[in-house]
Amino acid sequence: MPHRTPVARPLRAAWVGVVAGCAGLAAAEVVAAFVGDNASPLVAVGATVVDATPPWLKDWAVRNLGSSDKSVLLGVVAMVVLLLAAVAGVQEVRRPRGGVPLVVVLCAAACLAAVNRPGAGPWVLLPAVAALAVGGWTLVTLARRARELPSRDAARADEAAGNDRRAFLRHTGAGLAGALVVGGLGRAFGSQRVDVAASRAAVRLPTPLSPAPAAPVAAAAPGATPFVTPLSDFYRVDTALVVPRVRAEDWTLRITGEVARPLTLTFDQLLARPMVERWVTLTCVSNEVGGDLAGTARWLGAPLADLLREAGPLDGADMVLSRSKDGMTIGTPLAALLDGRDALLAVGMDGAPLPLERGFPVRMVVPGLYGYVSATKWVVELEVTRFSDATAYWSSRGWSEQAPVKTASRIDVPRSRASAGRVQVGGVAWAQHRGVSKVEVRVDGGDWAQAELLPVPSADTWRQWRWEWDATEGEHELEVRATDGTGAVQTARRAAPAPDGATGYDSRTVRVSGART
Ligand SMILES: Nc1nc2c(c(=O)[nH]1)N[C@H]1C(S)=C(S)[C@@H](COP(=O)(O)O)O[C@H]1N2
Ligand SMILES: [Mo]
Repeated sequence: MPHRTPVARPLRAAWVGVVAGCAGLAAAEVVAAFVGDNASPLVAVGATVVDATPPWLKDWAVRNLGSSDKSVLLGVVAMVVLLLAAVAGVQEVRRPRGGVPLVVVLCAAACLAAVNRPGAGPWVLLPAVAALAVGGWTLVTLARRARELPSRDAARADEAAGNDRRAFLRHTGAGLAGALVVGGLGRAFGSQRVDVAASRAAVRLPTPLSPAPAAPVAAAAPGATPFVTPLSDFYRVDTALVVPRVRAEDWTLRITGEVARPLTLTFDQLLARPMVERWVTLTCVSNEVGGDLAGTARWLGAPLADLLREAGPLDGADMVLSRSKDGMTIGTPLAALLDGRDALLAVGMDGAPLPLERGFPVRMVVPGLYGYVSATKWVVELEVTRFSDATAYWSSRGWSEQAPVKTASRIDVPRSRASAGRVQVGGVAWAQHRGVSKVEVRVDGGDWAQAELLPVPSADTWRQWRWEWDATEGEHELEVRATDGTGAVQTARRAAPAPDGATGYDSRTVRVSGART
């Protein structure tokens, strides 16, 4: 008769908890494949964390993690869940039903997170309920077996006992691997079920009535920023942990609120409207001085002003609160949308339908305003309202309601080293919708020298600049400043991005070595 210990080792108990946790999460993913991404406990809890993240931390994440911040967050949430599952395992193995309360608490937290996601119905509870049933059952069953397993000493003395222990490890290991596969399949199936890629591939973009001019091709200097930002280099900033999936054929835009004639538009109706194509530089308010959260693309879309006028904003309305499929709210001054600038409901970017992570099928693009007050991706509703009546997502987190893009300039080359003699200095400057009329460079705090400006299609894009520098040996500091189309010189005053955009001159220290002969 093998000797049996009443208390299993804590490591084995924790392992039981982790296996049960993975089983529960896998079950939740399978159910979420039918219910929707936002109902997945990991996504729902992650999104809740995103919403609760203070601006400084969000800023830090954008700066230091870039676009991998989302995977990092989901990974951290999964780790915390599994850690707590391990604790539940230890409690359950110690005492039958001892781990169940913690499992219930975890699933209740997932339920709470899911029902508080925008657009949630009662069915968003189902994935967490599935996690509770499958995870809880696995935990109780495995813990019972773990409790009955022979001790290590018994296993040393008796071959059958050793086999027992090894079989338990094998079975639970296989169970864990199975859970990972099933969970992964659930996720993959969820993205297959709503096939946005196919929807995007089927979109035929109309020819614009008013096409954009050809992009300037000249490079400011070797290695300097090109006028058109390649998609792979175009910054991406949004709070969506999983890219919202909206098929063009399912998309509608509702114009609601303080309007004389509320209206609803389908994607085909939108494409049938007169389309224009414009070069516009997007900029994120989180961009630091010298940062790269700015990019230029050729946007194809329907003028927003015409649409809004058809709906007929009522007197007193001064804001359009746009809503995205994933519940983002963005407040744009109504005046900016009606003042004649090329504010677009965009469907195309650089000649192709919007990429999924850029807001497919439809996003807003408004020249001259930071993205968080204008560039709503996956947009599904425009509510005409007032700043005094509605607060947008970032405004309720301390960012300004009004956020025109501030005049900025950036040095892109040389990077940190150069050889004495003629050195090409180059970069970009932007003051969208006002335009850039002058860029100046100075060396070691000396006199400002005027840089050459490259041609631009409109005032709504950044402007490439270049300047030839007679560099002498040693370490030098280059600084740049721009003047906008109204004649206002960029401010030297250093300000952080919060609450309405960074200011100050970009500077660069360059080590100049002796000229080679
Ligand atoms: N739905 C949605 N739209 C959004 C955001 C978001 O978080 N969700 N972020 C905005 C911000 S802060 C910026 S700077 C731009 C960035 O657009 P991009 O990712 O295409 O560069 O999108 C805007 N539109
Ligand atoms: Mo942004």
